[in-house]
Amino acid sequence: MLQRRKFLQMGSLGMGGLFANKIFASGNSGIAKKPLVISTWDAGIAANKGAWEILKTGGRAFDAVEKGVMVTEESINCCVGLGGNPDREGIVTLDACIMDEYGNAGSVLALERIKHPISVARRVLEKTPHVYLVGDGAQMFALQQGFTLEPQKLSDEAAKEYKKWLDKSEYKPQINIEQKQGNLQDKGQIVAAPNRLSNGAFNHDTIGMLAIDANGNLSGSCTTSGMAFKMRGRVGDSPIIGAGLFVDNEVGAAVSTGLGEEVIKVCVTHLVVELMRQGYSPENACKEAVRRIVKHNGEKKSKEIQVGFLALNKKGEYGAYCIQSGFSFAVCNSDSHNELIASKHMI
Ligand code: SD4
Repeated sequence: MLQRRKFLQMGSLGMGGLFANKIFASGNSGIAKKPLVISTWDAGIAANKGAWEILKTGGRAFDAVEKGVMVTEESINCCVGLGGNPDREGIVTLDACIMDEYGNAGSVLALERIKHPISVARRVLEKTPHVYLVGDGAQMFALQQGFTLEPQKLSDEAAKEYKKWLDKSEYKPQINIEQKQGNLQDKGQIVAAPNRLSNGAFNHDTIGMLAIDANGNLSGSCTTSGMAFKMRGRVGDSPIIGAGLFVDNEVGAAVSTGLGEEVIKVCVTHLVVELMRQGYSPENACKEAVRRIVKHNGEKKSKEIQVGFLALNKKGEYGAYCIQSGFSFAVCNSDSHNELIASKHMI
């Protein structure tokens, strides 16, 4: 608590930028003045900055959640977007979705060779009568909309990882490499950028973002390269409305990360929003959703999987919960206040 208080004081003195690589261990639910943006994992710090540029001038949350995650899709330091790990055939396929304050949704699944799937998802929402476009059809639509076809090429890091993976060709999602640092967080210690790999890249292939703007309107986005070395054609939770993302402007919004198959089976983000409608706080709504996944899998199996959820309600209160330690999220509500917070966890 002391650490957090110290940080907040320093943040108000305009030193928030100094803390971009630090994580704070105290509580993970809060309320802040609107506007506000929250997003998953360490890469959320940079993404929030992109979103904040829109929110701070009174812009729309919908624009903010697109611009914010575009920062991550573009970053070479991150596994989100075309720099991400490929499927088993060595091809990167991208999933993304976006929802606005009117309850409209757009989504692309298994999209190849397009740098900003989130912007294609936005075009699906705005320019088509549909919600989901898949594979070749999604790519054809993107090209018709003026997006450019990028080369079919893995990033250096992804090519290395894929080569390593081919040795055994086993599908074992690495969900919990932050465990050690997570234990430090539990003891209230500050650790630097726990989700970074030794080469400086981020471990995670997904970013989810929720925002509330100065008018009190909510929107959300989610974009991913999906689980590394997935079967060709596999789609996770991230682009699925009600699983990876759900926004109801009357109540709140939720976004998820982690093992998508488990998230899809309980329609997590729809569940979280409905729980908030019944009066649950954002954190407790996320906790209940985690509890259902743990109950479904049993405690033993749950130790081998990770899911993490973020929620934001109409009042600007936010919260998070995950199965095991290691999930972090970034919260930004001013130029100088963009902090990384360790989520509470069940196991
Ligand atoms: C998926 N939920 O494709 C994504 C993976 C993820 O950090 O969130 N990774 O299942």
